[in-house]
Parts: sequence; C-alpha cells; structure tokens
Amino acid sequence: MADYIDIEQAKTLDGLRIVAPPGRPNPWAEGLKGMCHVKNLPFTLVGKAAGHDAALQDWTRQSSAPVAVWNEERPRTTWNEQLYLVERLAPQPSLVPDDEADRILMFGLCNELCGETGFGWFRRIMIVHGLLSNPEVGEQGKATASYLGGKYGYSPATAEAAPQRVAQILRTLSARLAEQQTQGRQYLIGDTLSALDIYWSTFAVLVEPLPLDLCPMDAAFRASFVNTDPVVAEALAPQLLAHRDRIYHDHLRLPMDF
Ligand SMILES: N[C@@H](CCC(=O)N[C@@H](CS)C(=O)NCC(=O)O)C(=O)O
Repeated sequence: MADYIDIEQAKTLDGLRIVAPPGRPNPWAEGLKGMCHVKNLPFTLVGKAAGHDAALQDWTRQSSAPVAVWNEERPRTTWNEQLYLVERLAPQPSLVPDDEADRILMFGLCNELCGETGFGWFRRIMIVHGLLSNPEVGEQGKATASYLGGKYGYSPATAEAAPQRVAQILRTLSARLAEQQTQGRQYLIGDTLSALDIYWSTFAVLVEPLPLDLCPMDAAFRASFVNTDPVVAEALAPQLLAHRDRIYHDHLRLPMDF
C-alpha cells in the first residue's frame, strides 16, 4: 500500500497534498494522482478515514475525497478545480487542449464521467443498490452502502434509472473513440493525451478493474465494482477497455498504488 500521512501532519506541511482513501482505487483520486504522475508533479498522500472523516470536514469544509491542497490556498475538492490546479503547478505536458472546440468537448465529456449525475455518480448508485439488495453482504458492507447512498443520491428510483444513464455515457465515449480511431488518432481528444483519457482510464475501475496484479484491490470490494448489469455490459465496448489498458501502460503508474 502507498504511504499516507494523517491530516494533522498534513496541515503542518507546504506543497501539494492529496487526500485519498488508503487501500481503495477511488477513481477521482486515481485520476488526480495520474495527472500528477504524467506531469512529474510531486505530492504527499494524506489518508482519508473510512466513512465520515470529521478531521477532513474540519480542514476542507466537506468530507469527500480526493482533495488537493496547495500551500495555504483553498482546498480543491472537485475534479475540474483539481485539473486547473495541476495545470497551473505543472503546465507541461498540458492535459487541457489548446483548441477551443476540443477544450469544450473535453470538459463536457470529463463532466459526464466525473461530475454529479455522471458515470461515477450513477455507477456508485448501482454499486450501493447491489450491496443493499444482496443478502450475502454483511452488516459492515450494508452500513457503508447506506452511508454512501445517503450522501450521494441513492433511491430505488435513481437505481432503476442508473444503468441506462451509465450505458449512454459509455456509448458516447465509445463513439468518440471510434471517430478518433477512424482518423488515425490514438487519444479521445486531438492528437495528444488529455485529462479525458486519464479520467476514462481511472473510472473504468467502476465496471472492470484491471487484473489483480495491476490493481491490488480487496476481493469483496473488487467484486462489488465489476459490472454485472446487462444494459451496461452491452454498452461497454472492448475498444474502450483496450484504450484504458493502453493509457495505463503508456502513461500511468502500474501496478496501481493506493
Ligand atoms: N468531489 C468530487 C467527487 C468525489 C467523490 O464523490 N468522492 C467519493 C467517492 S465514493 C468519496 O470520497 N466518498 C467517501 C466519503 O464521502 O466518505 C468531485 O466532484 O470532483
């Protein structure tokens, strides 16, 4: 497992600190860490406590992870603020396209993955639903699911809508990838790696984690992430997973370390 310091210690340090959950491949956190890796931007990992973390709430006025804190500046708690921060701290290689149309498209598609009511949001609702409705899941698993469900919009109605929404986003990304490949391009936007390639690669853990030797997750946790829904399975083109594999192998840290 990666090395983490605690929040009290983190508050005494300068530089870039990233709060993330130890032992868990949180896709938002892995995306942020991946961008730092690509940019060769050093950071210190700070452990988020499981469940509600009162110290994190006190420090950053919210309690989700990841959080990026640079020196005395305000904590960055959302994916787009975190992207702007790492772009400022390490402008090269830029992960935001120069071309305006490409940039608008990239932020829109990243939001489909990372934003509220996006792919991560609705996959979490599906995972929560799976845990709450599985009689083999114990007290601890059910408590975690209830906590996350209560915090992030779970209801039977949102769980029913979730697979179609997740599938729609996968189809959009898939069409985008196919269009790029038809033009001989290897990335989701333009001709170079962008934040979208990184976020797709880290969010794919929510449907099909990388093999155990590359993504060393706890077995029960892994099982809850693997997609079993037929609507989502049909939309999950093998080309999207192959793209994820290539981005990890060519640009990100393997085995994953969290
Ligand atoms: N704030 C992030 C989303 C991060 C997020 O949803 N984090 C969840 C992932 S499950 C989390 O840390 N949950 C654990 C908790 O709230 O205790 C963004 O909007 O970019």
